[in-house]
Amino acid sequence: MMNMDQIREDLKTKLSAERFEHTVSVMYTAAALAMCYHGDVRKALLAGLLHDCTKYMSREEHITFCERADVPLTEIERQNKHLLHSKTGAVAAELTYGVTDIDILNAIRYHTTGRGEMSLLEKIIFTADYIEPTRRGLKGMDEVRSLAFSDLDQCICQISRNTLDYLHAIKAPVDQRTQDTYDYYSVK
Ligand code: DGI
Ligand code: FE
Ligand code: FE
Repeated sequence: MMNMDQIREDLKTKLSAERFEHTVSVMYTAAALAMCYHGDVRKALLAGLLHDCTKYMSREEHITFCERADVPLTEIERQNKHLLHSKTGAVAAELTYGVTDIDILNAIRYHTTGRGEMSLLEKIIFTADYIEPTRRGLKGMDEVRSLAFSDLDQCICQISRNTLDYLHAIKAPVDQRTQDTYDYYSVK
């Protein structure tokens, strides 16, 4: 596996300056959440660093990358770059950067949609991506940020409700996993 410094240098050349700043911000926010919930801080840093590692790819590149790695795509994923980058991110984390830890790979794979019954690390990356301090302008952000450090499951419920509201407002197709996240965490 490449070490964290090597991965960081590599990503600096691949991602835009803003995306790189977001990446570093997610990394440290994830570390803070891991400290709060007694998770593995090193894994949180690594998953945060890699979560958007393929965000520079075009839709066609994502699709080619998945075909080469034999990763099947659903029709809705094929149509949507947001859904593609988390899938290819997990593949690149494994094949390009040499990550073998399945929990880290899943945290990257499900960071955009979430899923029901997430591991602590999956919850941390899903949440850190949304609340990191350089991200602005989302509904009820102050409350969501505070909730992240007091009730992580409730926070995930709020985030996924906001995402569903947003997707309905722009009439974008909802992935089953995005719906599952809300369904699971809203009754928890
Ligand atoms: O990569 P980031 O911008 O840091 O954040 P992200 O990976 O959470 O992606 C956020 C985008 O993904 C946001 O514009 C909403 C979109 N998204 C999340 N779930 C779904 C979705 N888009 C569609 N079409 N369907 C979903 O279920
Ligand atoms: Fe992302
Ligand atoms: Fe992100």
